[in-house]
Amino acid sequence: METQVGIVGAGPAGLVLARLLELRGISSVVIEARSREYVEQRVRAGVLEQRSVDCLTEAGVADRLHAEGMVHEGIELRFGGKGHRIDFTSLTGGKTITVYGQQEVVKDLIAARLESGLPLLFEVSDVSVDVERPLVRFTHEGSEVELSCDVVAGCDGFHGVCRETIADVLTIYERVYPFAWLGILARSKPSSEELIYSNHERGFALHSMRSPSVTRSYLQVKPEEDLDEWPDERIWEELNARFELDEGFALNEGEIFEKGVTPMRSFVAEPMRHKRLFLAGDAAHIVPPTGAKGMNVAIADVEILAAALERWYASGDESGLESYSSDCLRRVWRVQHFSFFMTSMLHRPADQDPFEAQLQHAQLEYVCSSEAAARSLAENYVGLDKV
Ligand code: FAS
Ligand code: PHB
Repeated sequence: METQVGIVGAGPAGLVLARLLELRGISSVVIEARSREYVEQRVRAGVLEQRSVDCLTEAGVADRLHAEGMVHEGIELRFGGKGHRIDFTSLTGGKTITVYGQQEVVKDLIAARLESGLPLLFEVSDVSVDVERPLVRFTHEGSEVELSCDVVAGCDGFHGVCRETIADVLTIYERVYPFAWLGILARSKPSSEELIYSNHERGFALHSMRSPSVTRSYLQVKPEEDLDEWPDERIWEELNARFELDEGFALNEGEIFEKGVTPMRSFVAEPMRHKRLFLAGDAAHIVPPTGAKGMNVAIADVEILAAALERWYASGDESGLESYSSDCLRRVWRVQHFSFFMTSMLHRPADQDPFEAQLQHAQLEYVCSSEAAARSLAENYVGLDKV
């Protein structure tokens, strides 16, 4: 097979890139290891920055997002039995976030890709990348395929093959956290208008949602936590304990139809480009989900890559491709810092000493009493236009 851009991975990064290239008249082939059903039901992110919504809208794949997405103008930070609202719109000149499941974004992008009749190959295997030629080799429906292209976009996530292909030229920055998130999806009415981030002596908790009848909540647990020790009643009991308010508060409960444990790590691989391979999204960097940034920075990466490829194909100008890695890493390190800040401010490590606990409390008090500190959190959460 032959194309201009070979895209490995049909997550948000790969599919948004394919769409942006399509709109710029640049051909691509997207290959994905899993089935369509699997990638469309995989539960992940839930929060879109304003700039991600704008990108998907300009790409013509946001009709359902605008129809079903829940626009939020703030979040609540809860600690010491009290709730404190961070008002995004007043602190950022009107910016908001949209709560819309990542799998819905992926469904919309896949539908648009197939409607355009452009190549999207599911259930490929034995994927390997030659970054010199460049070439992508893989097996699809029993036949070995050699895909020659001008560049390869490695959008195959943290456990993909693309980053491994250039491991010997990479510098890795990593922090693994001594806790994880137990996440659930439940058929229950949201118990608040906006997301609640709670720092409680029993640990962190997050109340989020997917629709007026489906909620998504998370509990801080041990990295090696065993799900079998968490029957539904215990999960609701623990969530209610960590969201307690002096004036009383109880979550709307319902049938839990999905639960899983997510490890927490910060990870950056530099550079994000080597020869004709360009890494984007989780293939190059991971943030702990406390800042709700993973999917958003993946979209930001491919916006930069699409613009750089457009300039290259239009005028032979390689400057955007040459600065791709440093252009992306400016935002990557900004969201790394914000995600680390949110994670440190809101979680209770098992070995936290009293001095650290007091510092954490002072940070929470400051963010909720200083307009300057609240504005800093707000502008990072809704997404910075420029970094
Ligand atoms: P993805 O991992 O989504 O996609 C990579 C694709 O490549 C996958 O479909 C995979 O099957 C495929 N692939 C892998 N190896 C391959 C191979 N060898 N050949 C072909 N295909 C291959 N982010 C937020 O912004 N907000 C949140 O609220 C949020 N919450 C999260 C909650 C959880 C529980 C988790 C795990 C993550 C969360 N994230 C959140 C982060 C998450 O959204 C990721 O950042 C996002 O999926 C990154 O998108 P991609 O880079 O496209 O990687
Ligand atoms: C989610 O809705 O899944 C979600 C929201 C905010 C986060 C992480 C996850 O910080």
